[in-house]
Amino acid sequence: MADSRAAAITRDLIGAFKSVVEKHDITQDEYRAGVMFIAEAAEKGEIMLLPDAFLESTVVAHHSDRQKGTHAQVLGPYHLGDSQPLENGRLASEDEPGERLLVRGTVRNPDGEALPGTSLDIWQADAAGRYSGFHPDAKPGNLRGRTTTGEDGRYEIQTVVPAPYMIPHQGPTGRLLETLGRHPWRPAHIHLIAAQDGYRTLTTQIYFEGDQYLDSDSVTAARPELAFPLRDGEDGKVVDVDLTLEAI
Ligand code: MBD
Ligand code: FE
Repeated sequence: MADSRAAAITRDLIGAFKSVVEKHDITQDEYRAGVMFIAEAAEKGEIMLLPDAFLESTVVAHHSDRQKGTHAQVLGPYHLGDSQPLENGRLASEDEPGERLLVRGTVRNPDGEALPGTSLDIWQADAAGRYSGFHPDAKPGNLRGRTTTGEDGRYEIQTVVPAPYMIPHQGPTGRLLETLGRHPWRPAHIHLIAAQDGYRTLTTQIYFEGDQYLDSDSVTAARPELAFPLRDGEDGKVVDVDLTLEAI
């Protein structure tokens, strides 16, 4: 069946490409080098990373800038669909290396009403910057899981402070960043998806105040309003992160 939206978007993408070819007199050899670059990204396991690093933040910001609620962020290439329920919000086991971190807050709607029973799917890199399921040395399923807000809309997640994340810099994505004069680092972050019936599902990330890469995120996603202060708690650090979901 003809999909007129897909057709219209594809025609415009081709049209945008035509204008770049004309502006830069792109040769057939250069075109072929570009195709080989994408093939190399696929071969080296970066076919999801490459578009998520350069393009996804544009799509996300286009919508989120016009919507109410907590600002959305890119999903990124490291989400897995099968996260397990956490026991008592424990995302990191006690022997997980790194500084203890308690992430806690309340999920509300824009009227300030708490949203009990909101599902939170959380994933992060470990203190060495590794995502389970993607890094060979990380335990399968490590630092991934889901929890649900209580009657008062509150949640608590016990984890470790993530490290800033370096996009693999030996591969094609890293080379392209270097060509553009950009470094491969992302500020330290925790990913989450908050879902509640009757509300737009929020995919976002938590960052930390004072992170040296907040202003130069290699994937141009991080926003200052999503940088929260890391404070000293009873056992390691604490960060308070309240979320707002917009009704649909
Ligand atoms: C990441 O950890 C990430 O979150 C994104 C968006 C892109 C690359 C690596
Ligand atoms: Fe990430």
